[in-house]
Amino acid sequence: MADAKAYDLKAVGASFCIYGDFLAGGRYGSGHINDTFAITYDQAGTKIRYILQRINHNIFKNPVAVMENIQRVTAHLGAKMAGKPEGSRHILTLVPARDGRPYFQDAAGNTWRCYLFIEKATTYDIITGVEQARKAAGSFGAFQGLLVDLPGRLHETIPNFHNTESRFEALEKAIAADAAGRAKLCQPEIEFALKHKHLASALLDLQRKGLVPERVTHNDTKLNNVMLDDATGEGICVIDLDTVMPGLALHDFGDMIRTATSPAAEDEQDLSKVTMRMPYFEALVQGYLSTAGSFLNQTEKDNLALGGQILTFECGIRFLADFLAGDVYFKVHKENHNLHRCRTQFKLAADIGAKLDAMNALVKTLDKK
Ligand code: ADP
Ligand code: GN1
Ligand code: MG
Repeated sequence: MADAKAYDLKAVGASFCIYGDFLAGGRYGSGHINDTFAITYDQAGTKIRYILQRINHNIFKNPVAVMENIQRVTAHLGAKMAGKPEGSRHILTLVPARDGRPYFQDAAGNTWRCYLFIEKATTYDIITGVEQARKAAGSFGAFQGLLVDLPGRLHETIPNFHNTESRFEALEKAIAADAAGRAKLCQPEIEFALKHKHLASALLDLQRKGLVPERVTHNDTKLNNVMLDDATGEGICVIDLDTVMPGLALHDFGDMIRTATSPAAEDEQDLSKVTMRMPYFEALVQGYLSTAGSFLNQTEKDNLALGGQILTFECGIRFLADFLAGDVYFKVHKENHNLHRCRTQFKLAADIGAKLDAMNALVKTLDKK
């Protein structure tokens, strides 16, 4: 496992402007990158939870830049939501550190941040119904829409994050290096990746031709990065803002297809369960066009399905490269975890590829409505 360390959560929590007495803290959520904890305080007789996160600085090399982005983004969203009911359930709210900064750096060099805990809402690792797809896509589209007029350009917190060609080059290097001696365990996956190398250029070609514009995008729109209200099922808050930076709308929509159309977990070992379900895709398109349809251009709309194929392939080659490197990037919890993850992604990417024409035809009919 990448990090099984125990931290003194009470001491870290004491570095933030939190009232009351520390009661308890423990790991929370199922993210692959940061260390996330829920910490609970007694505030004059009421139990209040916060989210405390240690930014993974092996991956985010400049955590201060990450926090500058998040502060700008949440302030921009906050200004637009001012006065609306339950505003603090719809936008992440940073709790400042005691020195007034939006983060705290401990003696060991870790960067921590603290958010208000959004209660009565849930994130889902596996989708449980088509309405969730519609609501999630609506939320991510609205998020992009609210950031269309964000002044200035955000820091690129991970350069070339969705540059699929660079991701492919990294895979080729990982195959050549075979640092963990695992290439023999994943020959069919390596062959699949090499055979589909052309996919790495598909979105970049659209961008190079000037057909799809750079936008402020989330870049990590997996289903479990949006909170859905427990009572109404509505998408209430987009979370995990570390990668909000310049990107393509198709990256965001593509990752929704990757994570919200298949009934299988990302690490499912029974690949027969992995499939792109058309009704879920339809709900994603409807939800997304309802909030993003007004600002997307025609090429973006025409390539929504392609985004899914490319982002799923990209994620697969990232898991494969990390498997080959010896699990240095994504947290792993079982043997060959990254290889299992890679297999689901390649199965799904192939399924999307086979259904691409039908998906494109569906988008055309939905776009006209
Ligand atoms: P990672 O980058 O590791 O994926 P996230 O920021 O997505 O970290 O957080 C991990 C999980 O913690 C989320 O999937 C969600 O369930 C939960 N979470 C994060 N922020 C909040 C919040 N403000 N309120 C409630 N739950 C949260
Ligand atoms: C990571 O942080 P998390 O778990 O939401 C990764 C995404 C991948 C995803 C695959 C910063 O997302 O890019 O698509 O895992 N985040 C980063 O599940 O690399
Ligand atoms: Mg997350």
